Amino acid sequence: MENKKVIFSGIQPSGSLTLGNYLGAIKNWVKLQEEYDCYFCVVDLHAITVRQEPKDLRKNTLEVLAIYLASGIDTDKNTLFIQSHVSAHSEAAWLLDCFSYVGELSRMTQYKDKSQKQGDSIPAGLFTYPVLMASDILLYQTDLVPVGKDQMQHLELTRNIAERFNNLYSPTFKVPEPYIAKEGAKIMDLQDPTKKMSKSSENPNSYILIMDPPEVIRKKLSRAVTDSVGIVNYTDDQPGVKNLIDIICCIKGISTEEVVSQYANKGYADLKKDVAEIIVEELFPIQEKVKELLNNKAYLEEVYKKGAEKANYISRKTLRKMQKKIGFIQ
Ligand code: AQP
Repeated sequence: MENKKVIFSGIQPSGSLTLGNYLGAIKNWVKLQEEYDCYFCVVDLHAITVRQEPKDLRKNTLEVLAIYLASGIDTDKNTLFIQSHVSAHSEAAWLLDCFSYVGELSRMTQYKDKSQKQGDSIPAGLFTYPVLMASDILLYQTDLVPVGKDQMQHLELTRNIAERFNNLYSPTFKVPEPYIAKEGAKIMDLQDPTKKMSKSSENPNSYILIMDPPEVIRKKLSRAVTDSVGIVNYTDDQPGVKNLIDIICCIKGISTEEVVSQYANKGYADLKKDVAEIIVEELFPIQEKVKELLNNKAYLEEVYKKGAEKANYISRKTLRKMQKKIGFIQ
C-alpha cells in the first residue's frame, strides 16, 4: 500500500447518477483500484453549491455510495467516504481560500456556465468550489487525479495553489498530475449530442440514469437524436451516432472501427435497439446490487464510517502541517 501512487476522485450526489458518471468515472475506477491507493469520495459539500432538497441529498448520497460498491469498488483496497464526514476538507478549503485569487477563480468556465443559471443570487460557494476541490485533492498528497476535459482547468488551479503555498512556506503538498484514462469517453446528451450528458439536465430524455429500469432505457434510446445521413459513421458531423458508438465501445471494450463495420448494412433503428440492450445488460446487475445495498443501511454505515476514519487520519496530518506553516498555535 505504502509505495502505491495516490488517486483521489469523487462524484457529487446532486441527483441520481447518469451513464456518463458510470462510463466516464466509476467503470474506470474499478480498473484503477488494483494499481493505486485510491480515495473515492461522495462529494456532498460540492453538491450544495446548487440548492438541494435535504431528503433528496440524503437519498442520493447513499445511492452514490451503493453504486460505487455495486460497480465493484472494493472497500478493502480503497478508501470510500462521504466528504462531509471529514471536516478537514472544509477547514483546508478556508485556508486555501486565503491563498487563491479572485482573478483566477473568475476565469473558471464551469463557474461562468453554472452562475448564469442562478439569476442574481449566485452562491459564493459556486465561486469558491474549485478551492474546495483543491483541498480534497491536496489533503491526501494525491499523485494523480482522473479528470475529464471539463475538469482540467480546475486541476490546473489546484496545481497553482499547491505550488504557491509550497513556494511561500516550504514543500507541503504533492503537486498532482492529471490521469487521462485510456478508455472512457465523454458521454453526450441524448437530445443534444453537442452537450455532455448531465444529471441536472431538465429533460429526462437527455440522460440515462444508472438506476433507470430497462423499459425506460429502451424508450430513451429510441428517442435519441441522430441525423439524416442514414449511415453509421464515426464522425464529428454525426454527433448523435458518434455518441451511440462511443457508448458501445466503452461498455464492450471494442474499437470504433469494429462497431462501424458491424453496422455497415444496418440503420439507426438497429443501432439504437442494440445500444439499449447493451446498456441494460451492463446496468441490470448493478441495479439489483444497489437495491440490495440500500436495504442494508447498517452495512453502508459500516463502509462509510470505516472510510471516514482512514480519510480523517490522513487528511488531518496534512491539515496540521498547513496550520503550523501558516503560524497557528497548535
Ligand atoms: N457525460 C459524461 N461523460 C463522461 N464522464 C462524465 N462525468 C460526468 N458526466 C460525464 C464524470 O463524472 C465525474 C464527476 O461527476 P460529478 O457529478 O461530480 O460532476 P459533473 O461532471 O458536473 O457531472 P454532472 O452529471 O454534469 O453533474 P451536475 O449536473 O450536478 O453538474 C467526473 O469524473 C466526470 O468527468
